Amino acid sequence: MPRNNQGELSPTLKQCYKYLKLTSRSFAAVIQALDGELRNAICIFYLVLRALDTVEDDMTIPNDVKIPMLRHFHLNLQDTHWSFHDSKEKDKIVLEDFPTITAEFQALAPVYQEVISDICCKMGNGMTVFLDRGVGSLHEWNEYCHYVAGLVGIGLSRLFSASKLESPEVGRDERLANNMGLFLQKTNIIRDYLEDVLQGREFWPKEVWGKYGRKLGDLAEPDNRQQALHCLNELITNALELVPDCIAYMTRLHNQSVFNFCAIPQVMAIATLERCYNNPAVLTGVVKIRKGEAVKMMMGVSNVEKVKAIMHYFTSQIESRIPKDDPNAERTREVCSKALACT
Ligand code: PS7
Ligand code: MN
Ligand code: MN
Ligand code: MN
Ligand code: MN
Ligand code: MN
Repeated sequence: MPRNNQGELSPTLKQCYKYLKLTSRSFAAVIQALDGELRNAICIFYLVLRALDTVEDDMTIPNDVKIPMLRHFHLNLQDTHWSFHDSKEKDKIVLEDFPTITAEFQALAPVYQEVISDICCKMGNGMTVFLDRGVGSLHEWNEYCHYVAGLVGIGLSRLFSASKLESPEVGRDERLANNMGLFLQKTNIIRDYLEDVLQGREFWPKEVWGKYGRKLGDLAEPDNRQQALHCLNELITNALELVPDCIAYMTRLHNQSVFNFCAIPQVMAIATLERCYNNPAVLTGVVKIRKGEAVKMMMGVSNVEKVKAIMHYFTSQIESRIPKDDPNAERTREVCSKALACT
């Protein structure tokens, strides 16, 4: 860790950890617990992407301003003075004080800088593809989730390998790393249905919701409850297909701090999917897992066998709740069996 001549953490690094705590409920603790060089590298990676996502999410920035900003965002990492003061988003502080993040980015070893900059460039360009239209096909759903989360998984895996805390194989297998990110992102998109629709943002794929309603927002109407639940369940089934690859990825990890960092969000995601399955509350409000439940899971994931046991439990809960009249009941049963077989 870079220290000043009094042997203390530099003020900009301290500030970065304050921003991490301010902007992330779910990642702050696991990032701070990372070993060695990964701690700062991943803290800065998080803040850079949080800043980029704040631009993507800000509906008050017109697209003709937003598109070049997203495309060129990675160049800001080379400009110690760049900042942005016109965001209305809750995490706008990371844009307003971006120079503090840039200062610590530039203090990272060059390999870490290269990974972060490369992912930031690819994500910013990818985000522009879906700015002015919803997600159509399932192929496009996978594509959007690749840009905003699969790339994070790929970048993180390269950082793990670069640190030597994990083997080169972890950073080379982009398919498994991508699917780790997709599992988190699909869960986030499924859970955030109402919040996103109310903000005019549509991330559920039309190929699926089009079978159940005329407009995505219609699924929130009480008259469409049954159709909406069928749609919800179909998307959860799609996300559950990723479980075997997530288990395969986590099986390869050796470092305990990296393992915890990867596994805790994954078990939170499966618990969230279980909570959301066939649950009308997704369409009318916010569905969150109970705090006590979350804490229990975070303590229980010390190795891959325990992660498998938790994933097995939530999958079997979903399997037991498949409605007889669900149009995808058969497919959901099949996907659950595959997940149960590897856990
Ligand atoms: C660098 C830790 C571990 C192989 C800001 C972690 C938003 C779900 O916007 O904040 O509130 O709805 O609830 C995280 C794979 C990315 C994917 C993506 C970067 C796992 C910008 C997380 C976090 C790969 C785009 C946060 C994908 O959810 O979203 C670092 C391995 C950022 C990971 C966004 C979403 C993350 C997300 P919101 P949340
Ligand atoms: Mn976003
Ligand atoms: Mn966001
Ligand atoms: Mn969301
Ligand atoms: Mn969030
Ligand atoms: Mn089993």
